Amino acid sequence: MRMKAVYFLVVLAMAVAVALPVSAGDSFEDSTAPWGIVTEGGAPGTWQPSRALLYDNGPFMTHSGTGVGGADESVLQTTSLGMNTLGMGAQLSAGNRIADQFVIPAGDEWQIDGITFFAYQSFAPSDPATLSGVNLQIWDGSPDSGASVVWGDTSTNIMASAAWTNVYRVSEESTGTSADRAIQAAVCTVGTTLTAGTYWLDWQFDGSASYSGPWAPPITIIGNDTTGDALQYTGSWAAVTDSGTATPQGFPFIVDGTLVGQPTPTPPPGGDGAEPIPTLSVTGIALLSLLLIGVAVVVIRRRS
Ligand SMILES: [Ca+2]
Repeated sequence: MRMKAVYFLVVLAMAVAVALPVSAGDSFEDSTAPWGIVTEGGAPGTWQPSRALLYDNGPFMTHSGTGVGGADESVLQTTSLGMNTLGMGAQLSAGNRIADQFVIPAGDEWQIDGITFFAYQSFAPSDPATLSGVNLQIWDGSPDSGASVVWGDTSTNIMASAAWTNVYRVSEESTGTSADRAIQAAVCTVGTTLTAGTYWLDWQFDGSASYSGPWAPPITIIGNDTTGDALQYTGSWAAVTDSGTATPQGFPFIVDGTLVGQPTPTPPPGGDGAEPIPTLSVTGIALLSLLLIGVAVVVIRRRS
């Protein structure tokens, strides 16, 4: 009887040890980070992308509908490319930040209304979202090379809302089975007008203290182990590289607003962004008529 009790306690201790998340440090979360048991699915109120798009820095969703409950996935290419970084630390609690840039073309002026950033907290439910804040600085050059901040600061929370993107961050080994890392969109209010130039953003997330992170998933593209040229601040700035392939990575963000001095584009005929039915131009009709006449001539000559 006593042996049975001891055996039970040993098994219980082992189960607890396996279940407890192991800290991977604050600067990044790699594919050896713990994966849990799927307990949920479905798609509660999810983020809908804005249509006032000025700029999109790159995708993070790689597979549509392959995830738990039919969700989409952002698959880290662990086995096919040897990649290893699920997400980089961008958490307020650790003082970590992420920086990446966009270019406003010569002659253009952007009125930036908002910017959306993306992060997950490991083992957090997909709903409600656990992100609680974002602070942002916009620089007129790289934050690592003596540029100046032209908008924002490192203390004001500019996050207006957060919601699940319907995408889970997974590895190739956990695709279809893990709902541990629900990528959330943090929609932020900006409100500034910028002229042509290269601008760097550096940002940081706040979130629930009950879960690790927030972690920023890199831009993810099937077949590519290099996705950008972002920086991470962990006391000093350094290039973000995948810990498996040592290749540079970028980060997804979406800039919303309007092009100053340009008329607002009207949707094409056919309604809600639908593609219009193609029609023949006058030239097209003339060419088609000539072709038909040619065919008729050949047929008539053969018959006679
Ligand atoms: Ca970049």
